Amino acid sequence: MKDLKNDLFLRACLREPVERTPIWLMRQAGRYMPEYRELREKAGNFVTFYKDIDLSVKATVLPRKLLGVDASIIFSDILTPLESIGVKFEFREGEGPVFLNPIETPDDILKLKPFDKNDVYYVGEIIKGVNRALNREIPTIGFCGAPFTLAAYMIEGRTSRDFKKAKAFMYNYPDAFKDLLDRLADMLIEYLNFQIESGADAVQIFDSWGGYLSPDDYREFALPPVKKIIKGIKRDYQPVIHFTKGVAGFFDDMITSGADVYSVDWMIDLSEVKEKLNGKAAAQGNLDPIVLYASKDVIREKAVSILNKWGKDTGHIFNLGHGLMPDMEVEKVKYLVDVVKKESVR
Ligand code: 1CP
Repeated sequence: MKDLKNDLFLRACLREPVERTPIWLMRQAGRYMPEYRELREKAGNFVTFYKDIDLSVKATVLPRKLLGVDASIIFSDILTPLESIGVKFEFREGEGPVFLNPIETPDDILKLKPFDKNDVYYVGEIIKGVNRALNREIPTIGFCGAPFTLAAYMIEGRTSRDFKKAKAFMYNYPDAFKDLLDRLADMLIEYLNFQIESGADAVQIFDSWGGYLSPDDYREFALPPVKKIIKGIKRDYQPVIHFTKGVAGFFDDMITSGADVYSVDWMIDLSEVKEKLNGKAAAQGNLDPIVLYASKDVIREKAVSILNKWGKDTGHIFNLGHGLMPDMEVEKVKYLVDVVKKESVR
C-alpha cells in the first residue's frame, strides 16, 4: 500500500487483513537510547534539536534501525506549533516545558496570533527527510496535541499533578476556554493537513491530560474540538489515531470522535475495547510501560496476554499505554518488539 515496503501498520489501522500485529512505541525516539543522547548533545537543547532537520530525521529513524518497529513517529513535540501563535516556552532539564507568557485572563486569548504554517516549515522537511532516509520502508506518523491538552499547558504554564489553574480557568471562564479550544482546533487542522501534504502516512492526536476531566467535562470541553479536527483533516488514505490518557471513564464518548484508531492506556481491558469498537474502528495499545522494568518473562507474559485479548482479527496495533521512559533498557524494549512480532503471527 502507498509505495511502502512494510504497510502492516496502515493495514491494521484501516482494518485490512494482516499477517501479524504491527508494533511501534510512544516516545520511541528518546533518551533511553545512547544514540539519541549523542544527537541531543550535538543539538544543544531540545528546541534547537527539533528545529534541526538533519538531526531530527536521524532521531526519527533510530527506532527502526535499533528496534525494528513497524512505523516511525516524527521527532518533534506537541508544543511545536504554539510558537507560531505567540506562545513562548522553554524546556528545562528535569522540569519539562515552562511557559514564559501563560494565559491568565480571557483577554490573553485575544492576543494570540494567527497560525502560519511557514513557521513550522521544518516539520514538513523532517517528514520528507524521514521518507527519503527510510526509502519508504515503513509508514511515517505525524502528530499534534489535542486542544484540551495544549490549553492545559498554556494556562497552567508547566506540567502539573492536577492542572488546578487550567481547570479553574475552565470553570470560571467556560466561554473563553471554549474559544481557546476552538482556535487551537483551527490551528491543528492546518498543522495536520500540512503534515499530510508533506508525506505523513497517518496522524495521531495526543490528549494526554483529557483523563483529568469528569465524563461531563470531557464531553463538554475536550471532545468537541477533537471532533472538529478529525472532520477538518483532508486525507486520502491516512488514518487518524486518537489517544487519550485515562479514558476508561468515558471510552464510550471518546469513540464518537470519528477517528480510525483509538489509542488506549492500560487502565481499560482490551477485550472491552474490542467489544465496544465492534469492528467499526481499530485500537492501539495497551501495555503498561512500567512492565518494561520487569524481567523478560514478565514482559513476554504481559505482551502475550494483550495479544490474546484481541485475538487474530485485524484492527490492533500493539503499543504502550503511554510513553517509554528515559531510564528504560534498550534491550528489553527490543525484546518486547521481537515477542510481539513472533507471537502475533496469523
Ligand atoms: O518518539 C518520540 O520521541 C516522538 C516525539 C515526541 C512526541 C510524540 C516527543 C519528543 N514528545 C511527544 C509528544 C508529547 N510531548 C506529549 C504527548 C505524549 C505524552 O503524553 O507523553 C506530551 C504531553 C509532551 C510534552 C512534553 N514534552 C513533556 C511532558 C511533560 C509533562 O507534562 O509531563 C516532555 C518532557 C517533553 C519534552 C520531550 N518531548 C520529546 C522528547 C524526546 C522530550 C524530552 C526532551 C529531552 O530533554 O531530550
